[in-house]
Amino acid sequence: MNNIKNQFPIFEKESGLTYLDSGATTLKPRSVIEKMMDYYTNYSANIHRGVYGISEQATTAYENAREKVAKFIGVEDPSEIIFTKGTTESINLVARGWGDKKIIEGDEIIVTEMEHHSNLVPWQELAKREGGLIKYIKLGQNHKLDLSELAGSINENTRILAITQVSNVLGAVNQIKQIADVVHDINPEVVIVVDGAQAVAHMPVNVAELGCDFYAFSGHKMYGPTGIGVLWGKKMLLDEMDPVNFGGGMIGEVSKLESTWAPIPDKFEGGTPPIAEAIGLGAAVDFLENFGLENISDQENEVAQYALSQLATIEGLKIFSAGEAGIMAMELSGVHAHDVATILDREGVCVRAGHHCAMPLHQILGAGATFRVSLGIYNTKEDIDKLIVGIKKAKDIFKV
Ligand code: 7TS
Repeated sequence: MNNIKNQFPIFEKESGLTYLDSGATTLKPRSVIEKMMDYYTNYSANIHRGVYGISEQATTAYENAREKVAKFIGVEDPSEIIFTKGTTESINLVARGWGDKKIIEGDEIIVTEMEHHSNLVPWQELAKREGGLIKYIKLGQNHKLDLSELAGSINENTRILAITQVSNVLGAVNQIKQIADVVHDINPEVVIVVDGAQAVAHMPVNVAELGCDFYAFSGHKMYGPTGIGVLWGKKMLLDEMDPVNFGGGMIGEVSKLESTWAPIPDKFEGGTPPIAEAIGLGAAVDFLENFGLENISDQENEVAQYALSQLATIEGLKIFSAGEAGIMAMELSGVHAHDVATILDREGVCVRAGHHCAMPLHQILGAGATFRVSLGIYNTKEDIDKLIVGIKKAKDIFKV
């Protein structure tokens, strides 16, 4: 992976940039940008409508992207891949389309204490609409998920388990296969919804092997464009789910008062979809597969372990992570996380500070705010050295 930065045009303009915020969004490689430019420059027609050449070309490129995404996460039938705006929209689609239809009063929806708001709030709202109950799996030692806690929270009323594969704060990797087995041993009917936003760009993912029912992720956190994401669901579940976005492109027949729906995936993709973005996402899949997810994971782990070893030398720094999946949130005693991030910015180091859309988790951590390092394919040990210099500057400035 030598000279990987050459593949990211942003480093040509910003040669001193140390980007440690890939958990928020990754930078974009040239191949993705060019693929989208190619669509806009050479065949920017709408899809699924025209019989003329450039429209057919656009349709083929859009559907090719769907096939690439399907293969990327181990799905055989591309019609199970629904393009959405991102993880948030994907989870909302399940909560509305499946949840509103299936959840009745007294049904239990299980979440964990480490969820991003996008995998909490849609379930809270579903529970309110339908009279369901939200139950939390408490975190155990080292803020890891405790399987006996999990088993204890599943019963005959459990309908949904909504769980992240990788925490965007702790970096903790949840063993979804093991979790799905535990859950289904107790109640085989539980629908498992996995938030894969922080996983897909950092480790190989095969949804068939995970044993889940739905899997959601965003293009922009995997070197693809913003405005595109994915919901994968088992065909049987998607077929019985209601669409939530009604209009052109998603219908079977429309009469004056009634309509029927197109088969999946079109049923869920009403209106003109993000065509360029889907095509760009296909290029992002190619980009990732070109390196291999195992290689990416190995490299990011090496940088993360180096980071942990260096960070451990700084007094007053509390790290809420074991460095898994390249994510490390931390707190510097006596300095607000936003102040640390501002001082790091002056050194050209980008990190995110705040609650990272995980307020319940921050309450449990006892931290109002943390600053977070999240790695990508372009990060090196030199980036970590700059981070360390920056944190030491913050300590000097605040005299802590
Ligand atoms: N789930 C997880 C685990 C996430 O980390 C995020 C975004 C989302 C869902 C939502 O993704 P979206 O693409 O729909 O916005 N997380 C972050 C983050 O950690 N910093 O900025 C965005």
